[in-house]
Amino acid sequence: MSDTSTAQPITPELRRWIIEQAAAGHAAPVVLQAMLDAGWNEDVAASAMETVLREHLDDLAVQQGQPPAVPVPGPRLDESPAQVDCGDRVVNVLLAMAQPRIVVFGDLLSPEECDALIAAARPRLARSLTVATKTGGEEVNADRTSDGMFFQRGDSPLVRRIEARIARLLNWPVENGEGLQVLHYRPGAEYKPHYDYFDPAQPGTATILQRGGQRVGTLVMYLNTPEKGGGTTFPDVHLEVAPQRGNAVFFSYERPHPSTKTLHGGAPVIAGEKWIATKWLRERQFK
Ligand code: PD2
Ligand code: ZN
Repeated sequence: MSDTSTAQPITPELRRWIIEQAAAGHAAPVVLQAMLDAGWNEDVAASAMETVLREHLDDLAVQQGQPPAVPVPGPRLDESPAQVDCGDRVVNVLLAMAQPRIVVFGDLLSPEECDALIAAARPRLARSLTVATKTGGEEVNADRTSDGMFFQRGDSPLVRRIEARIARLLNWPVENGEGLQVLHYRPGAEYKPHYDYFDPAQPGTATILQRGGQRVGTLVMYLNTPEKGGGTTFPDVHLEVAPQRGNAVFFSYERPHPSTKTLHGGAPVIAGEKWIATKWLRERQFK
């Protein structure tokens, strides 16, 4: 990602030293200061430290039997921007969490776009199905008491415009996205906590992965503001995102494993209704 790291190679000695410092419990700013004192440029040092520690953590995870980490989508937030220019719209950054990577966006969709998506989806709704990893097919799921539908990728000019915006926002090719899914929750409806990646241990997962690899990111866009309830919850980090029309929550997962802390759910709608559009992003082109 960062191009400053290419300027100065990370020697094996430096790598070992950074890992030793972290293992000894020295906080990142302390290690960074030591590198600055030794004459390192700040950007280069920070980038080297991040790279070494990320690779080290990945080595440890793989040694423990976890799948290796893969590149994931995401907005460029290294300079803490308040807004991201997506070409046809400027989107606000309302919250950014590093681990798990969760970003809440404001004003990703206009009120008119939200209404138009609901209007286009409404006549095509049916009880939501989830991908059945046992078989690779689809099934009604008692944990997901909403109605839903899928748009084809590029289904309409509106869908195409939104998909292009998401691709710019998350730096991920349009072709790697599944078709937009619209869900409608009535009072009492919910989506119990789950992971969006496909469980590698399930027999149907190999078939599912043939269409574009794993899911590596999710963008849930809120198409209306429920009267009460219906938040998107992340139980591992005790976070709840309040649904607000036009806003969205994004999260990514670099391996299909609970260590990503991306367990999430749709809390029951208490009053009113809830409409969302979800974009799931795959590793590769989704066919
Ligand atoms: O409706 C939600 O907030 C929600 C919660 C969990 C949506 C999804 N998952 C999803 O579409 O994957
Ligand atoms: Zn989900």
